[in-house]
Amino acid sequence: MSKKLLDETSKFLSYVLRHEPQKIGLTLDSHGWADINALISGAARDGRTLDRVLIEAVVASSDKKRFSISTDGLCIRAVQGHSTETVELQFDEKHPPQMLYHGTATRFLDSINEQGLIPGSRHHVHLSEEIATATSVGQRYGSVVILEIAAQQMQEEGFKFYQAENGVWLTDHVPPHFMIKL
Ligand code: HQG
Repeated sequence: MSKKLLDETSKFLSYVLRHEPQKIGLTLDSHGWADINALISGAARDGRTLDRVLIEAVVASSDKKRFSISTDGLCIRAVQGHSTETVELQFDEKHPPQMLYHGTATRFLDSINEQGLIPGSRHHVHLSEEIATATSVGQRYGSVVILEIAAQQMQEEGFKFYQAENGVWLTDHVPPHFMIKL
């Protein structure tokens, strides 16, 4: 199976499982689960050939473990990153490490210094434990800058933190005074 096919399919799955399930007539439940057979037939109507083997290969090879398959094998979901309003993933609150990192583009800094980090179209602000991960996230948008977030201090002051199955840390908003530019 080619890397190109796996990458293209991963992007397609991210699109329908996080953002626009209705584009292929798919319904997600409130926890983000989609029936795999409905996903395959919805994709077919969109002219895209998907089958279980390909879906399982994408899930297994995803560098960021973006997707999970239910224990009964019938459903699939994205583990984080949603923008669709129909999904409200339940994350357990968790104690964050002392510091977390967010990679972003230098051109966003003025606005971030004013408003703090906001979720944008997603449901949460995404933070990483590793500077290397934050760097690759930020590079997607241009010249990268890393922000160090005083996560433990935030939690002590009442902000909530969650961790998705794939290790990504989530919170609702990071006010500017909890972050420094590295
Ligand atoms: C920026 C990837 C202006 C923020 C990654 C970011 C991640 C502001 C962009 C996941 C701002 C949003 C999420 C403000 C934040 N003013 N810009 N006040 N506050 N921003 O893609 O964190 O490959 O929605 O810095 O691994 O970059 O999709 O969020 O640059 O975990 O699986 O607004 O996406 O995962 O961009 O990335 P995004 P993100 P996947």
